[in-house]
Amino acid sequence: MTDFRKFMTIALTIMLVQGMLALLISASANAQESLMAALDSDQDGLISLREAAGHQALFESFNSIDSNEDGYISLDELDTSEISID
Ligand SMILES: [Ca+2]
Ligand SMILES: [Ca+2]
Repeated sequence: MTDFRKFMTIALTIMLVQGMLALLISASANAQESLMAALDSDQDGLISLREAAGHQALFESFNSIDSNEDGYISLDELDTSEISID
C-alpha cells in the first residue's frame, strides 16, 4: 500500500510537471516579445546596448544580432537571433 501511494505521488508529480511544461512551451511562442518587453526599459521598441546589459547572452552577442548596426536591437533582429530567456 505504501509503495502504491508512493507510485501515485510520483505519477501525480510527473503529470503536474508535464502540465507546467506545456504551459511554458505555449508561453514561449512569444519568447522574443517577452524578452523585448523585459529588457526595453524605456519602451521605445528597441533594445539599446545599455538595456541589453541586463541579459548576458544578448549583451555578449549584441553586435552580431544588431544586423543593421544602428546600435539597437529591434524585435525583428531579436526574432532572427536564437537568443532566449534564461
Ligand atoms: Ca529601449
Ligand atoms: Ca538594429
